Amino acid sequence: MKLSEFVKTEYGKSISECTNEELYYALLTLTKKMASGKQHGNSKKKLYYISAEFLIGKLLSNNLINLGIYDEVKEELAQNGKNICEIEEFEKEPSLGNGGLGRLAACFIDSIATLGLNGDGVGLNYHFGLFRQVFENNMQTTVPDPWLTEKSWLTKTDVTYDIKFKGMTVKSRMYDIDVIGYNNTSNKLHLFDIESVDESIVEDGINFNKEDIKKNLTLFLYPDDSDEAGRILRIYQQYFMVSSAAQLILDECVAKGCNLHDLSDYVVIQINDTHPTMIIPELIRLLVERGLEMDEAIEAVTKSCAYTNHTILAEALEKWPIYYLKKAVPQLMPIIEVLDDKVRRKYHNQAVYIIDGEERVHMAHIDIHYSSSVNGVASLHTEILKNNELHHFYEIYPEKFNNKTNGITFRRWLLHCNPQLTELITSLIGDGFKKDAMQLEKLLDYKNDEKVLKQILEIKSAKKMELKKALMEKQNVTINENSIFDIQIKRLHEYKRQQLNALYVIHKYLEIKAGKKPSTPITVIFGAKAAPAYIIAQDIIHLILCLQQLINNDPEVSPYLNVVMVENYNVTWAEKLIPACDISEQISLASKEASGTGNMKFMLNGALTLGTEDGANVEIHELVGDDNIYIFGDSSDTVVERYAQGSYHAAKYYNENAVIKEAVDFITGEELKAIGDKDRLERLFNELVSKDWFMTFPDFDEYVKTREQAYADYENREEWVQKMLVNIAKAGYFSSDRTIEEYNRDIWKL
Ligand code: CR6
Repeated sequence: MKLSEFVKTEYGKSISECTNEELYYALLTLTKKMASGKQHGNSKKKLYYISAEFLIGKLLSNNLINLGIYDEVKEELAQNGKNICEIEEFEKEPSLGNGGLGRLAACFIDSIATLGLNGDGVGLNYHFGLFRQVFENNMQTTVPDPWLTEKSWLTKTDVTYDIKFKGMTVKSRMYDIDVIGYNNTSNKLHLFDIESVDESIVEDGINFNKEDIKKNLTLFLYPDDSDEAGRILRIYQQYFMVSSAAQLILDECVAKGCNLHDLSDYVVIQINDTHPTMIIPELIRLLVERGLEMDEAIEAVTKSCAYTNHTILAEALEKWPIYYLKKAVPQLMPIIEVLDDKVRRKYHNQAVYIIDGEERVHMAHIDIHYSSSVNGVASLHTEILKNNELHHFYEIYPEKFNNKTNGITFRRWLLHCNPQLTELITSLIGDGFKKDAMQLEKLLDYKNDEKVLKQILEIKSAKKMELKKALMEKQNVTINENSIFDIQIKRLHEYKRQQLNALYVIHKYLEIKAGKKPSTPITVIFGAKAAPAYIIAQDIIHLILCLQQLINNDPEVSPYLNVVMVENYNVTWAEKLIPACDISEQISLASKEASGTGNMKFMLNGALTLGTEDGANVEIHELVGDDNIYIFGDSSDTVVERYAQGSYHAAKYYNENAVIKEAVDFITGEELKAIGDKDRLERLFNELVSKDWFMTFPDFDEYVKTREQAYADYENREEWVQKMLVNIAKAGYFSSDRTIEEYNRDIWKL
């Protein structure tokens, strides 16, 4: 049905008479109708991708693209004087995730549907997603971010389950979002919610009674867990999610004729990080309740589950005190004890026990013992898991370990966010790459085609102009579209080392002050949210915002160097920033970034990576070769070794390296103290000089040198654009379609 006909019946008027809001809701309804007419992935065996996060971003354009009607709708709107981008402004972004892990889940469900596989996502319907970030006095403040509107992508279903907690039973209800594959089937994202949730209990935008579970259960994504009540609330959330999922799974497979003994012929469950781990004991519990012997139930569940690890940071691997579990979900403890007991009897190695000496349950250990697959998310990451972090487990189960290098959906990260580049590529190599991303390699034939290279540069300029306009409109900041756009966007974490980037900015500022001016001006752009309880991360944001104020207002420096921190960085911002980027900062401490996925999005849009040999950067490097990437810093082996020896002393570098000292001293110098918060700046200074846990100093000199090299190379526009082209051409490997094909081939076998 055409939009014009639809609005005629719906509102009794023509497109040009409708408001943008009316058009948004008309398109939403129309799209949902079209999705419901599509076939669902269909096979005996079904995948359930369970994740506490699905960072889906706005859905309208993406859904129109995947339905194959985007251009048509855009055209029809344009003919009636309407702009699709303005209509999209009415959509609220659902921020149901923190960062990479949640966005990965969103890319994966897109690819699962695009490949026509039978697989749904299962998660929670948080009423407030990740907080909205607002800058005040050069500091991050947080505001709740409601996204639910009366009419939305969610469809209320009549599927409900009883969820039993200690002393109370609550009802979960399933809401569905259509996951429309690109020219293919349409699957579901099932988000469970509790009806009694009460948004009005939130005070001052953030505080609420953490013990009133019936009212708060699905209020927030990651409620503040700096106190015990917050941590126990997480257990309630996790169990609510997995118990709903487990009941859904059993119902669906029984309906298909499964007798539960043959569960693994019908079901495969991908456990995304440790948050859904309790699905293992919960399923075992339910199977025993329905008549299976304990051992058989354990075996059936082990065969059906697969676990993805996303980090080697020990503090990020969940360990729940038994006492918490007993408080919220006592029914799981006897099962967890059986699981632990089996491990203890078989393997006499404390390192692999589920329950440790401090009465804590190691969630990842449950996953590894009682799943049939354990995967890391990039080659280097998987190797580190096997050889270091999870070595004891690897010795027991070498056959379980496998690598699945992350990927991104090109529908959102190319077709949607960069239609100009998509059109150029299509005009050159046809549109086969939209379903078979490896075909992008055909672009290499154009490496010496001046006309094509010129077009690539023109598109980059156009995207820079678009970003300039957006920053002007949304944040009232002016940037120079003829400058180099050097961008670092990701969650704020010390291991990602935004502080290293900031130290470079200080260094550059001082150089310019001393008269050494860059040939082409530089705009350094940051986007990052810091967890509210993560103090040093907030301090780093403070430093960046102070630098922004100082540098942009200094008439001697601002013609050559600008700093911009985007407020409330989210998927919608990423879609504007990534296509406009020249240099993609991927500068985590080697061994710490499991994969990274922003790095892939930048590459696909023709940015060059400035990065360490970490996560998927290693694979990007291998693909594009030394000439088309800027690599610096200590290797993962060196870093691992240095930690093991305890041989790193930040103060030594600070005292012996004058360039480092000058930059670090600037943090607490007069200029910044005049505009910043003395305590925050001093705390950050001390942290760096006395600890620098993520080793920014050892990499500093090489980082500066390599970054300067990239800027110098940028001057040669002909050679630079060739590097851009190689990056775009080699990005095909990072399509999430490839990743999902591998999951299916090796693990799911749908
Ligand atoms: N923070 C990794 O750190 C990876 C994503 C998705 C992360 C990141 O390198 O790309 O997962 N890990 O695999 C966790 O969230 C635990 C992330 O997003």
